[in-house]
Amino acid sequence: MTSGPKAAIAERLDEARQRTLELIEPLDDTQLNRVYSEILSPLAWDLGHIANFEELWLVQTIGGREPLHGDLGRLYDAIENPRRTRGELPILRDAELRAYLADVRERTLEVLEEVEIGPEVEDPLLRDGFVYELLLAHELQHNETMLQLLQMVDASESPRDAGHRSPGQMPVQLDRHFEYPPVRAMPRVPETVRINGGSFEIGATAQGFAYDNERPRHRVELNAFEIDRTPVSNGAYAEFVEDRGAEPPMYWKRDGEGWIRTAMGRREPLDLTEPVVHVSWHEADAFARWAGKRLPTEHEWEAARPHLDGVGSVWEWTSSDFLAYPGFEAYPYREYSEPFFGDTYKVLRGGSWATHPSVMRPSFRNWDLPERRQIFSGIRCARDA
Ligand code: AVJ
Ligand code: FE
Repeated sequence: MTSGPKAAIAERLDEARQRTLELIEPLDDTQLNRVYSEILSPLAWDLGHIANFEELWLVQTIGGREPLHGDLGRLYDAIENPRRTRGELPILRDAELRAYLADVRERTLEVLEEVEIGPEVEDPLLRDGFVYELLLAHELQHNETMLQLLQMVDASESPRDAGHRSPGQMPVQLDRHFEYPPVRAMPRVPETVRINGGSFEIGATAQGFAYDNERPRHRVELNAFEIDRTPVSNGAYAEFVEDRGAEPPMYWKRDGEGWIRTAMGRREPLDLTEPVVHVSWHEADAFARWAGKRLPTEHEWEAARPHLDGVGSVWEWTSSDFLAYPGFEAYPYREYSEPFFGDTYKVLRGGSWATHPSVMRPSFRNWDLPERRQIFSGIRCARDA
């Protein structure tokens, strides 16, 4: 297998795995097993879950093989096992965990040799390699979850990889990892763009890889609105904090009159021109009101996407609840999106410095609880025109 679509898939699988392993490379088993936060999994759980998801879809479902460790998969079911319980589960650890990742991957490549993945293939899982895209996106999204946890690990024990930059280090080798150029120095008062009212197509087309929650593509009517060209800066957010006596974002610490950033155990001056990150939905909403604006709806965000700068620096909170699009069909499994629909979760759009470019697309919908701040979440404001 040296060329063609299968070789390309194998190469991308390998790239994703290298990224996963680079993230944990400087850490020892104690750190992989440590519970740093109730609201985040220990890294060992993410690693086992990445391998188990791969085994379930690419080895068992596609390859028809038996699992390597019986019903181990139950421990890695994200719905059955809430984050705060994951540190105590009898999950794979240490050498056994590393062996599982490698053994599953070996079988995945074996199965890949056997299957047909062209556009004419009958099985929708294999048509155009859908299930492989799913797997790649899954591993890369979990890399971002791991990076959330790594913000809590002291820098001296943290990964050195370029893909592990914090926003404070963003301008290094951007083109290697980023499709959308992040904003380098943002104006304190952002420029705005006016979007005329009308009918807009929202969501992913039937072609190409997308998650079930991005489909079907459908039309929505929007009133005219204005939206900021750039995300809210640290400087603007600091003014809000001073003015309202609001909580500072996660990883900010007072330093005399100013602020320092403490992620990864560092103490460095906060760059006031960078996008604010690690704010909850409630904080984002409060900031927008303070500024005389509001959060955009996710439809507005998508309609304005061709005109926006700085997408890909921080996830952008929207005012929208995570709801099914009209005509939604769960695929390939019910639990990816459906259990989260309702008014519990808010939608975030765009992507962050920690998001792999292949995961960022205009229709991509991320979602999280409105109180969450450990995600790489920021703010872009809008208002009625
Ligand atoms: C889209 C980030 C909310 O982490 O719960 C990973 C992605 N789904 N494994 C999550 C996901 C299954 C999901 N988010
Ligand atoms: Fe997952």
